Amino acid sequence: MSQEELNFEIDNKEYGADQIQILEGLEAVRKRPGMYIGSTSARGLHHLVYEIVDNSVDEALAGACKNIKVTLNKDNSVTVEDDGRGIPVGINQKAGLPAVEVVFTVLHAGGKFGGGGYKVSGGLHGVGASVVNALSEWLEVEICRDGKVYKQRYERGKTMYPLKEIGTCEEGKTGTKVTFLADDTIMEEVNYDFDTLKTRLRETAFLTKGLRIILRDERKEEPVEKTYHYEGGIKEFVQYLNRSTTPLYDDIIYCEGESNGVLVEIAIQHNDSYTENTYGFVNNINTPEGGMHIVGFRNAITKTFNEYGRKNKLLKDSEPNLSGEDIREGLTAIISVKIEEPQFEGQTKQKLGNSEARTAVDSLLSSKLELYLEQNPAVAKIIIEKSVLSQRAREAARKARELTRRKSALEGLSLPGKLADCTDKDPKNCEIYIVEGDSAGGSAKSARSRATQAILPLRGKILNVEKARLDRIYGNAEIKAMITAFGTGIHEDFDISKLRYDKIIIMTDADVDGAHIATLMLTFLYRFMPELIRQGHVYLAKPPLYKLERNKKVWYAYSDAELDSILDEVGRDSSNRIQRYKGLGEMDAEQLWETTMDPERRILLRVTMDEETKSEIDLTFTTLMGDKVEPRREFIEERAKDVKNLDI
Ligand code: 0RA
Repeated sequence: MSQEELNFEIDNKEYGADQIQILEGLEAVRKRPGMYIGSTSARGLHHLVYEIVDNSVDEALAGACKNIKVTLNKDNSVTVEDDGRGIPVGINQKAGLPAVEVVFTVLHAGGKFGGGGYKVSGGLHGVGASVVNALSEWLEVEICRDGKVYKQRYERGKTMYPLKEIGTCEEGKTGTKVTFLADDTIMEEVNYDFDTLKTRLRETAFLTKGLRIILRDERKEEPVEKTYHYEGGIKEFVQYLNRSTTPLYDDIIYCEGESNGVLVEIAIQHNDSYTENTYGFVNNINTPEGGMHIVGFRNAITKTFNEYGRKNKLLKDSEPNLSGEDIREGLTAIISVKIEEPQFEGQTKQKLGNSEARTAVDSLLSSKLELYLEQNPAVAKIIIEKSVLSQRAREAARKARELTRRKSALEGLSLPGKLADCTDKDPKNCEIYIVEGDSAGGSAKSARSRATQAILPLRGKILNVEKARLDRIYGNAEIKAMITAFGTGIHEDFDISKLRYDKIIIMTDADVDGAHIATLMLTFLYRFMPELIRQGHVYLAKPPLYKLERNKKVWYAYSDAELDSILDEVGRDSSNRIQRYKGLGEMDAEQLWETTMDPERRILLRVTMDEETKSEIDLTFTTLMGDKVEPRREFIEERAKDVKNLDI
């Protein structure tokens, strides 16, 4: 390679026009960082790490790198090391600079050397090493090639000295090591989140079979290190995603191939749940908005299963075709394509537009799947039978929905019999308590403030919507009662302007059963009316755990710690009478009002959700309460954590 002829002389010349252009380019990155990395928030900060790692992943995709190590250093700098061929150090003729210097100082130069191959750095912000360099207080690169070690340092994108040889390295050893300190005058906060990096690097390791990625955190006294290495690649990814479910069959159906210049890799397996988990990747970049590769995938699945079902009489002539949704019920799938010039479309530029990806995925998967089903009739039967059940449930649900729709159009939907509605008709003033159990419901009804508080008692545990098909869900009396009381409708009928209450308050016992019931209700709301949570209308009521009576005075404690501190204050002697509440039912109406329902004194936890974490449901709770704030804050924070960790 001609770039390889080392020639450092040129670096000693004065800056020419090319170099001035370089500086202007990087200056533009520093002026408008958002244009290059999306944002300067935590998200943008982590993006800097991915940019550098992705360059090493490209080297792995070219078959030249087996290990990547990412280290979070004590000074908040990050080191990314690989055992690839090392970035070339020879002079690049066009720029008149060593190739490595071009990579780090010329905008959009990333990936243009060495020629060909599928670059990871082709995605949304695939802008490469120069952008990271521009946004770093300093960056150092060390390259091991031809038995020598080369080094160069940049500060805020500016080259500090010509590339220099700093020593020798072991015979045959090659690689690249980049260390950078993100510039805290540009990034909002330079503080990396280990879990965020962990999730993304694990994903990258799944997508690049055989590659070992090590993540090491040296910022604390005790360093933490994780290794991700999957010989099975996306097959192991599917296994990982299905880890908390029961797969319907043992195999992970897998295909890999090339068609029309598109590399395709697909792994699928059904589990016993009712939700679909399909993740698409283009050049290792997640495409949450889908695109042509997903269209091709769906097409192949729908067509192949219907054809197989007809041919083998698993679908009767009198039965309609299975819909794609029915076949994909409980399906976990990874569709990974690599393409040289990906076109991203849509509002957020995350949707793959290349139609050759559709045909490549469709044709490869169709022929592989057809063959697999012929050879594994038992698996084919399991999937088709499950799809037929899904189809029937969907049809029953549609009829039930039609019926309620017609009913509401004709006669106005009547409110559930068990609901004690409030008298105020302005939703802004109104709240509804969903109460566990009839007896607590009774107390709540007499305790409430009639004008603004409605009570809906529910009997026992409500249906777990994660474990039931639509027809059962729509047929469930407790769920129907909630839907009609709220007034908004669900799914495609959902209309938040019809919400009848500003606050939906879930009130359950302060024990494990109560927490479980609250969780089931939140699951229902999350799946069917997520907008209610997103817009902050959903709350958890917080009943007390203890009542303390002493010399005719009464205190309520919401935690053991709070009880302790009250006892410390009033004195620990025989005039104390302490009652531990086992459930809401033990409180009379007045006590329930004072402790849990009076807007002036009660504690409410507002339920919110984290939009960033897509593959894991994450409900978090923020607090909202009456006057007595201080003594309880600590406990509430503790409790909120507990609630968050419940297995939803
Ligand atoms: C261009 C060409 C060659 C390797 C690389 C780039 C390369 C880039 C990075 C970025 C991080 N780690 C890297 N490792 C390698 C191949 C040069 C040759 O043929 O030896």
